Amino acid sequence: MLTPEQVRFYHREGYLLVEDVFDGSEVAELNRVTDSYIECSREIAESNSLFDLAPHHTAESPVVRRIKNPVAVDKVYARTARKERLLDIVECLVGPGVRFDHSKMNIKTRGGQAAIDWHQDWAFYPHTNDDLLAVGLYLGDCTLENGPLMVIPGSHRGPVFDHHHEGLFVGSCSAGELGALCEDAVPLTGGAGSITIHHVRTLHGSLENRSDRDRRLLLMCYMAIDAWPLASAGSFDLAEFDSRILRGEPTLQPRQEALPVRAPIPRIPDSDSIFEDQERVAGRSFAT
Ligand SMILES: O=C(O)CCC(=O)C(=O)O
Repeated sequence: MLTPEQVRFYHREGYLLVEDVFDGSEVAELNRVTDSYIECSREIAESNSLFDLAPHHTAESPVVRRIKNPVAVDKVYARTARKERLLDIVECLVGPGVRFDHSKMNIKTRGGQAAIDWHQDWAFYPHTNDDLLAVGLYLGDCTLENGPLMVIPGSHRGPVFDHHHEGLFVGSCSAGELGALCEDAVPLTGGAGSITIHHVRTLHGSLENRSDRDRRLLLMCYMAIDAWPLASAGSFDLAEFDSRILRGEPTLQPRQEALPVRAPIPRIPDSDSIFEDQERVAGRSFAT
């Protein structure tokens, strides 16, 4: 559970770091599973529905940037996302009732690459209200050198920035548009087993890994049960949507709040990678 001060901090700043939520044996199990997926990636040469591979990935030297939706494919990740202590924390922040949304394992392999430019998750998936958040679990000690998640405090209460470039949704906003905001960025460093939490509208990103250790971050996204997606309302699978309720009862009455939104379309044809989308405008936010 969180203290009232932590809950107030989250609502004011749009993020939170909580140390020691998972213990050493839980983290070790998650690392073992992740190792086994990386082993499997040796057998493929191109990104697919499970793996987002870096351009220099080879069978001899695999470089997985992301395992896509790991909670949907593996019971160890799935158990992690359903831990009662995690749901207690999420429920303190989104209100009673929790729906799981999606997950990803972001891996920054040692020695560089895989920076993620500034963006707001809200730009990717606007909902009827913004009681959505992402929990990130560090599977190793995360220091300034290995590319911690960085957040801009209070940005969840500001505008939704333009994530388009030349008419297409590229999933990052330009440093020019963010201006002096970037100077306030806070790196969320923490030990293995710590979690980061960021509000769906919080501006965030992360630098390249300049260390000799991989950085693994398991991101699990949750929302209030009465938050309904705006962008996919046309092709809605209610049974699937409700199968992801972890606490509370289904509702057919989305809670609609007056919030700034932008539609995350048109998408880049045939693209399914934030890394590739952002590379189109490489160095946009983290240009040196
Ligand atoms: O892995 C990170 O450091 C940032 C992750 C992120 O923001 C994302 O995948 O949308």
